[in-house]
Amino acid sequence: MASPVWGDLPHLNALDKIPRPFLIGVAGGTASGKSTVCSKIMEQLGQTSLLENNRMVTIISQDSFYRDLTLEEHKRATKGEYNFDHPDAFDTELMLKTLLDVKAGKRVELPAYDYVAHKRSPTSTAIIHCSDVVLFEGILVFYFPEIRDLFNMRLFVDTDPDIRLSRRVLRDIEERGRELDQILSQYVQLVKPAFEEFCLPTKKYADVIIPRGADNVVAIDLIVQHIQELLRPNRTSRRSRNNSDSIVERPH
Ligand code: UZR
Ligand code: MG
Repeated sequence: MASPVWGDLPHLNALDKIPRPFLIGVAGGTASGKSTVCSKIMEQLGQTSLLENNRMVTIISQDSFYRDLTLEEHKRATKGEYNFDHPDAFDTELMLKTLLDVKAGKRVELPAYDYVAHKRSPTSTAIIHCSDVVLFEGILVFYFPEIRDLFNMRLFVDTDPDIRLSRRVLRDIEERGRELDQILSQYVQLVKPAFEEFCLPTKKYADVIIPRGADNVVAIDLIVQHIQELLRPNRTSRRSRNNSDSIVERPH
C-alpha cells in the first residue's frame, strides 16, 4: 500500500473552531526521528509565522516526564537493566496535568531530564509559554488513553528498525556516554520487546503514519500545509465550504 496513510481524522472533522493551542502527538520507536520531524514541522510552520500573525510553535518531549528512580532502580539503570521503555517508567500524572495546563493556555514548567545521570536535574527546568501549536513527542505518547485523547492530530513516525538501531547505537555512545555491549544487550532485552509490546500497537491511533521519518519531505510538507489550513485566521469551515461548493447557479 502506498503511504503516508491518511486516516479520516474524525476528531478534526468536527472542528469548525480550532482550539488553541493545537496539540499534536508524535509517537514512534526509539531513534525513529520523532524530534527531527517535530523540528521540521516547527521550522516550516515558524517560517509562515513571520508572515502570518506571529504563530508560536513549541515542542515538548515525553522524556521530560521520566519519573525519579529509587536507589535500587538507579543501580539497575547504570547497568542497563532498568526498563525505560515501559509505560511505568513515566510520571503519567505529571504528564497529564502538564498537558491539561498547556491545553488551557497556561505557562508550564517542565522537568529537565539528564540521560547520563538517569535523573531529573534538580536545578534546571524549562518554561513553556502559551503557543498556537504544541508538538508532544515520545515513544509512548499514544499509550495512555487520557493523554491520547487530548491530541488534535496524531502522527506516527515509522522508521525501519535496523536504521533505528544503528542511530540509537551512535547516539547512545556519542551523547549518552554508553558502552556498545551494554547498548546492544539493553536493546535486545528491553528496548525492542517494549517497542513491540507497548509502542507499535499504538500506531493504529495515528491519523498520519510517516514512513522513513524526517527523510519524508512530502509527508512533512502535507502535514504542515494541513495545519496551516486549519489554523488560518478567518478560515471558512469545512462544512460551509462544502456547502458553497455544491451551490449550483440556476438560470432565471
Ligand atoms: P527516544 N533512555 C535512556 O537511554 N536513558 C534514560 O535515562 C532514559 C531514557 C532512553 C530509553 C528510550 N531507553 O528507549 C529512549 N532506554 O530513551 C527514548 N534504555 O528516547 O525516543 O529519543 O529514542
Ligand atoms: Mg528523542
